[in-house]
Amino acid sequence: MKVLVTGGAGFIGANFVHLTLRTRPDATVTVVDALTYAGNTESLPTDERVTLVKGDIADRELVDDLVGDADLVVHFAAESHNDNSLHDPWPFVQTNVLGTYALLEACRRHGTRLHHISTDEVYGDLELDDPAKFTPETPYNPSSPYSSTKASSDLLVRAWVRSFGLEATISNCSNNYGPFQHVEKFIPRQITNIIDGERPKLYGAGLNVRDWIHVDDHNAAVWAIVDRGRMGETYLIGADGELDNKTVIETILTEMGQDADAYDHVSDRPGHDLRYAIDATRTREELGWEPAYTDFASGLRATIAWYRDNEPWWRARKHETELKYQRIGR
Ligand code: NAD
Ligand code: TDX
Repeated sequence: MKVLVTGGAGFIGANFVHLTLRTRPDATVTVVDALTYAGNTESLPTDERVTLVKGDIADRELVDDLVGDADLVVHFAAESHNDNSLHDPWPFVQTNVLGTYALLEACRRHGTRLHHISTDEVYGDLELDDPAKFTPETPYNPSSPYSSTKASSDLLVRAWVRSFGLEATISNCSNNYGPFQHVEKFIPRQITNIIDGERPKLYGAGLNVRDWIHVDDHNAAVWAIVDRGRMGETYLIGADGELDNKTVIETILTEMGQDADAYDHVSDRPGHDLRYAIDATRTREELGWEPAYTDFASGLRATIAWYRDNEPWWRARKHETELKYQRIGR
């Protein structure tokens, strides 16, 4: 099977390539990645079954060629950071909307199967005490330029399924953690701050809740959808990992041998979503998928160890990332 992975030099895509090599002896992988600030070739395994093409998914000619040569497209490429989208939304429209459009048209022309990777943020946010969680039937209500462009891309996929009979599935996953995540994101930022002797930074009061899942569990669910998912369907992926940010920061500090309160409060993110929570019943019951990482503390411990052991991987990006945060006061 020839798999085209868009955004495979990013966090989740690179972990997907590693998982595919480990578990799919029949698969070869072509990664197409623009190698933006978020892409890193060092995240990819060196293996004769993996080919990297540097390119933009909004480049219709390139995408047409690559899709024409693939049996399956798994579409991770995106601008993915909410804070960036609040300061410069254009790359989010360009990649998340126009890039997805280019892929959809290529898949339509070649009759190629597509799996589109999306996020729980398309559903907006929940009150802290809301007993409901997001389900595939929850109405879309995105808050940020990031989540609204991801919602747009999901709607394009749905329309291509209905109007053109495209063979596609969609997954909306909660917050991922694990190896190879850029140091701009919450968990790696705090781990690497502590390694550097800097204090972790908590936005606002830190009561915002995220539903954490290990990246390998996300990617195992993606393969389950590719193998057994119903065409045109949306599957939610989450591991019942709800925690508020304050608890996560305190757990990281404790795991790293620091006082649990040795962090700073910084200004809050404008429009900051309060809570995400996924009901993954359909994915579990229909596809028989179950997360392997059910204990967040042990998954986090392994992730802390990975950042300690792989400093050359993140070091080059740490300084510029913190400069960017300094400029926006966070
Ligand atoms: P990331 O920012 O780490 O990686 C994105 C990758 O896409 C990078 O390698 C980047 O170079 C590449 N890219 C960006 N623009 C491109 C373009 N125009 N053409 C080709 N490549 C381009 O992101 P991530 O966290 O790995 O997220 C991957 C996907 O998963 C995204 O679609 C995101 O919306 C979704 N998602 C992420 C999370 C999470 O917690 N990180 C949760 C749910 C869903
Ligand atoms: O330094 C920080 N301090 C802090 O308190 C950072 C970087 C973040 N935060 C807070 C903001 C959020 O409530 O932590 C939470 C997580 O922040 P991010 O890592 O920026 O993730 P989030 O905005 O929740 O979005 C993530 O999950 C859904 C991914 O970046 C998205 O791509 C995905 O769709």
